[in-house]
Amino acid sequence: MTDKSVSGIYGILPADIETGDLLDRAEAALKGGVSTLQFRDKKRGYKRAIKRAKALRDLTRSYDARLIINDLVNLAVDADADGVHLGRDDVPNLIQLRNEVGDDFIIGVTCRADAAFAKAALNDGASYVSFGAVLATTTKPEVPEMGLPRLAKAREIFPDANLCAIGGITANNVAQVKLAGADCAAVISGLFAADDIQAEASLLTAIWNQT
Ligand code: TZP
Ligand code: MG
Repeated sequence: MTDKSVSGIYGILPADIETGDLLDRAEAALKGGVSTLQFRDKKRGYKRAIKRAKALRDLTRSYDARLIINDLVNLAVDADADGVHLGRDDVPNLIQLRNEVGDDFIIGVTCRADAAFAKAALNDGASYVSFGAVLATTTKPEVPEMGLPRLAKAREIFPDANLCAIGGITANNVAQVKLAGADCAAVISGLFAADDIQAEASLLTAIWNQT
């Protein structure tokens, strides 16, 4: 893939699960059609993380899907991932980072509901910005719900930017998230808490594609 934008269903893999489980869940989501997976692993050392990231790299490649690494730029580069996602408090000097990683590397930035922050991130080299929690979520209860009207407002402010929505997204509301203007829906529990992850990924993807 050469296009740097993220689109469709973007699965964020649960942190702190064992490698076998991680790869099984990743493969189920990929079989169901997710376009992108994000890997989060900041707790148990680089050696373990790079092994896991490389396994996910091979897997995502075999499904022609993207792999994004949460926060750890070195890990993303070493694993030959497609890019990195930076949390609001984890953004280094973006201009410098963009210079270091080059134009083809995806840099996603969490903006919560902050349009000014998003504008600065996009100016400084972010490939996509994520807004959320667009809907109420128990996964990260400390993040306030911004609501879909504010997502639609963000789309108005940034007509051409690659916008990702996150927070509380499930098969029951993903169509509204797309209609509000998101290019991409990032999902944790609405996908990975399902009994049948592949079926849930297929459902989310089908709804997305039909909306
Ligand atoms: N940022 C805003 S809400 C959220 C993050 C990481 C959690 C999203 O999780 P879920 O389970 O998809 O609501
Ligand atoms: Mg982070």
